[in-house]
Amino acid sequence: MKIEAVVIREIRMPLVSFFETSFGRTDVRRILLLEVKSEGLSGWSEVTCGEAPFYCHETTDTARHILQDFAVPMVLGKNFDHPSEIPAMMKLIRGHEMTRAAVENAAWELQARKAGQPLWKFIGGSRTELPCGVSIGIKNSIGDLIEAIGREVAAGYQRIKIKIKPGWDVTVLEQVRKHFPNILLMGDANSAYTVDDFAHLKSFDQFDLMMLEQPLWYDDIYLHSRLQREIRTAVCLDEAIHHARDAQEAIDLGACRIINIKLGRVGGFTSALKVHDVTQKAGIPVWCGGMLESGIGRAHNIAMSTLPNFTLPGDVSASKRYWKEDIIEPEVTVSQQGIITPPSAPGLGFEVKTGLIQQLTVWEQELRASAHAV
Ligand code: OSB
Ligand code: MG
Repeated sequence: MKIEAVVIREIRMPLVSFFETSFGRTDVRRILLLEVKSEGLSGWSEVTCGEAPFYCHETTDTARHILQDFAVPMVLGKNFDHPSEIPAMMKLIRGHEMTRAAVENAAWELQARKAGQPLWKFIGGSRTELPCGVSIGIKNSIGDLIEAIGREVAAGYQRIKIKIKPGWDVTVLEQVRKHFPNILLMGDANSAYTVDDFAHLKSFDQFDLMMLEQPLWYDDIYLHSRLQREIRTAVCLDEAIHHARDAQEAIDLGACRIINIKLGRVGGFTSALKVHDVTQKAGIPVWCGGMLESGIGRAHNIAMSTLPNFTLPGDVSASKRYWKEDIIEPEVTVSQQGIITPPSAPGLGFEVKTGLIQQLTVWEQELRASAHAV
């Protein structure tokens, strides 16, 4: 297929309620959507980075810059037989995984549509019942958190992740365990602790957590291996894993017993498939992380979660937890048993609500291949 045109759009979507992590609070999402056009078809994707460089270096504005000035020009007018050829076209770009992922993932969606296959089957997925968990942010009070957990447990979600940070950890976990002694519970620190906190982190062992996600530096693997040797709780890496080599290094060093794969953070489907295969071979289970995605990114996450080694409940939950109205139809729903069923329609598997997207768009640009490009 030839990439004839790419539309970059920025949409603004207010979250139904604020989401707070150890690095800050988000109320309104600024999301970049990509529409890649070829042969009368469109492939859609989303850049999954945040608004500020606090989770990783990428932001909505750096993504727009890299897309406009580098990533899109590198693929415009180019032909591909398979979307796994797209990463090589952008190989000069260092970092900016989430930005590159959007370009590649739109091509996967496009080709799945052309093949008349749902994206999840097109990437080689096979799971038809996806276990769901939720990620619950830091709240104004422990009471608010207990109430939120109660709501999600009642809705059927299979595992609860809470965000933690120094000062919002032991006391909070104690209360949560008092109210919910038997739930599958985990904590995500988003790199809020240091080597000075090993004894403190070891004290979390008493809470029987399913895992502790990225407690140390966002770019660290080695010190997590030292920590994993000292605590009983399984360490799960998120921020530190960008490609299959990182995953292999983490596994060889014993830095984690579980890996969170985020499709954007690893740079797109081609890389995600490699990370998946490395973990599967090593017997390390994985789950799909979330980045407060709109329905388009959510649909891509659902597709990835159908790969065989995604055995643990992911952070991909119902649209209505985030948005008053999502930009896909139907919205993502989760059963009372905490299950998402992947769609059967071709490509994304959901209709893209282009009218609503237009209303939410604050900026857009279409880049077209010149007639002479190969
Ligand atoms: O660390 O998993 C994370 C949201 C933004 C940035 C980082 C993370 C998260 C979440 C939310 O935990 C997952 C979601 O509900 O989309
Ligand atoms: Mg995380």
